[in-house]
Amino acid sequence: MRGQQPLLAFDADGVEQDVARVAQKLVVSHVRLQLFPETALSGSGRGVGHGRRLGQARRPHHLQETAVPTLQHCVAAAVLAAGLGSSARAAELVDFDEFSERFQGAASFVSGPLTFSSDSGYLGVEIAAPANGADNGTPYLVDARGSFGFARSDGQAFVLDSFDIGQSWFTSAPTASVTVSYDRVGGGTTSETLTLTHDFSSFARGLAVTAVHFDLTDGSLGGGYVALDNITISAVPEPATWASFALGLAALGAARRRRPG
Ligand SMILES: [Ca+2]
Repeated sequence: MRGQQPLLAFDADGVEQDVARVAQKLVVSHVRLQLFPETALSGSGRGVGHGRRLGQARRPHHLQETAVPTLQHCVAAAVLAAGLGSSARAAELVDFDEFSERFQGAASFVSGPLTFSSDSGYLGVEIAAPANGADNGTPYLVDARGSFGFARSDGQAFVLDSFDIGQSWFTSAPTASVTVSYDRVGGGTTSETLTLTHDFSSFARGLAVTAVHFDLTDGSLGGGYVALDNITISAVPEPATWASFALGLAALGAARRRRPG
């Protein structure tokens, strides 16, 4: 950048960028764009270097060494900040594949960031896939009675991105129903009834939750097992990240309104 100080600078830990500081700099950018509209929003050469040459003659001294970024630059910076946040919140997969031996009769166990608990004592992990059961060739969670559920072991809220669920062995009916309840971030519970088959079905949800519960008392399971696998979770987006992203979108809208033609 030839020694120029960027108007919008995001630290490597941009996810924690102070929103007020971003907003202030976007306002500053807006003012400068009004002062030098032909340099910032000219039809070609919107790069930093071009803008500096075109507007140089009329600039106050204290601005001559500072490049004038376009609002598109601001948008890019805001999106970059959001992207940095996303990369710090990579999705986590809980697939139970770390278990090399089957077990059942547990009240609770831990896998990855999640703690699973059951009120029936039938909770466990199946390794092989007996006949007539959902099978993806890898270990998966099983439970057959009452209800079970999971939450993060550290107590943090999370986004439930997706999970695979089906009927495992010891079930003769072609389908069965389970009710899934999601304890939502901010309060309240959302429930739905899923129809299980003898294959795993994948459900994408994207819900911000504190815990998830599976009610197996419908009766349609007939004493059979529910099979659960490939739970994908991610962190709940931080308000600061979304705020900076929203500011970027607002800046993009302003740029489009100002662009001639
Ligand atoms: Ca698995």
